[in-house]
Amino acid sequence: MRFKILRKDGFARNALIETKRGVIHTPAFMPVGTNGTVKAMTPEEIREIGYEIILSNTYHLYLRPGHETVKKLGGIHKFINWHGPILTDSGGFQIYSLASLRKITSQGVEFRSHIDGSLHFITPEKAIEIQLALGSDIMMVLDECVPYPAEKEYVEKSLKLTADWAKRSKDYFEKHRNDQAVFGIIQGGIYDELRQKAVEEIVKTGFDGYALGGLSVGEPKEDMYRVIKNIAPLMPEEKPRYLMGVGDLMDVLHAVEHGIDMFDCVIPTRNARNGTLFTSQGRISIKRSEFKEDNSPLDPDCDCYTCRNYTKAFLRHLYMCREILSMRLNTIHNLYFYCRFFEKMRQAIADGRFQDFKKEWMHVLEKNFS
Ligand code: PRF
Ligand code: ZN
Repeated sequence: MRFKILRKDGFARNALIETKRGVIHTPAFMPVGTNGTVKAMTPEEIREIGYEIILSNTYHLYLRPGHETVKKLGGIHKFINWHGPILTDSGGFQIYSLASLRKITSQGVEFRSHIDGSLHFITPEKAIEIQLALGSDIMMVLDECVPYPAEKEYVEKSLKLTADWAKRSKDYFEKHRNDQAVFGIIQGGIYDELRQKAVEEIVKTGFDGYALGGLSVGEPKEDMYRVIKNIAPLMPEEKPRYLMGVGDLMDVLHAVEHGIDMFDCVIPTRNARNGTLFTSQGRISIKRSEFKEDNSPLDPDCDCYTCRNYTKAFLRHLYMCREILSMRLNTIHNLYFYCRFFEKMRQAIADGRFQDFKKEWMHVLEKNFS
C-alpha cells in the first residue's frame, strides 16, 4: 500500500492511497457494509455512485458465516462481489457495543454473541488471524474503545492494554506477513496527555496507517474537537489518518481541517432507511405531510438516480407504506450526496480553498428541516 500526498491546504490533505485493488482518493468516506453488504445496495451501485472503498466488520463476519467459511469460498472480495479495497474493523468496537457479558483480560476479550448467546474469546492475534482469513485490504488491530465517561485511571490502564495488544497484533502479522495492510488505533478518551502517550506507543510499534478511536462515543463535541485538533497533527504525516465511526459532515469538516484522511459512518445509510435525507438545502424528513402532494424532486441540485426519476410525493408514499424501494431510493440518494460532498471537498483542497468550502457548507449543514 502506498500513500501519496498530492496537495496540502493548511493541515487539510488531498492524497492517494494506492492498493492492489485500486486507488482511494482522500479525504475518503467508506460506506459501512457490516455483514459484507452496504444495506439495500448492490456493489455495482456503490461503485457507480463513486465509492472506492467500503468497510466491513470482523466481529459480524466471524460470527456469521465464519471467517473460515469466507476463506473457503474464495475470500471476502469474491464472496460479496466487491472487488475494490475493503477495510475491516477489528471488532474492538462491536464487541463493546453489541456483545454481552464482556470480560476483558490482558490476554483478550471474552464475550457472548449478540446472535445466539454463544461464548467466544478473541485475542489480538485472533483478530488478525480472522482478518487474514477474510482477506481484507486494510485490517484494524484489536483495541478497547473506552466508553464515555471514564475515569482517567481507567483510561490509562486501558491504554496500556491497547498498546500491548497493538504490539502483539504487529508481531503476529509479521509472522504471517502478506500484502494486506494493518492500521494501529489510538485511544485515550478525552485526555490529551493520554492521547499523546498513545500516539507515541502506537507509532513506535509501526503501522501502515493510524486511526483515532474512542471518539463520538457520547463525549461533548468540544472535547472531540479538541482531541482531533491536538492529536491529528502528531500522527505520522506520511501515513493515512483515519477517524473511526465519525461521519457527521460538520465533524468531517473539522477533522479534515486538522489533517484526517479517512472516515466511516452509518449516518448516510441508516438515516436513509429512517427517511432522513441530506439535500443541498439542508436535512429533511421525507415523512412530513407537507410532501404529500409535492411533485418536485428531493434535491433539485442532485443528479442521483433517485432525484432524476422520482418526486418527493412518491418517496414519501413509499416511506409511509414501508416499501423496500423506499430504503433503496433513499440510500442511493444519501450515499450520492456524501460522495459528491467528499469529491467537492477534495477539489477544494486541491484548489487551495478549503476554508471557503468549509464556511459555505457549515451554513448549509446548520439548516435542518426535519
Ligand atoms: N475502535 C474500533 N472501531 C471503532 C471505534 C473504536 O474506537 C469507533 C469509535 N468512534 C468506531 N469504530 N476498533
Ligand atoms: Zn439525489
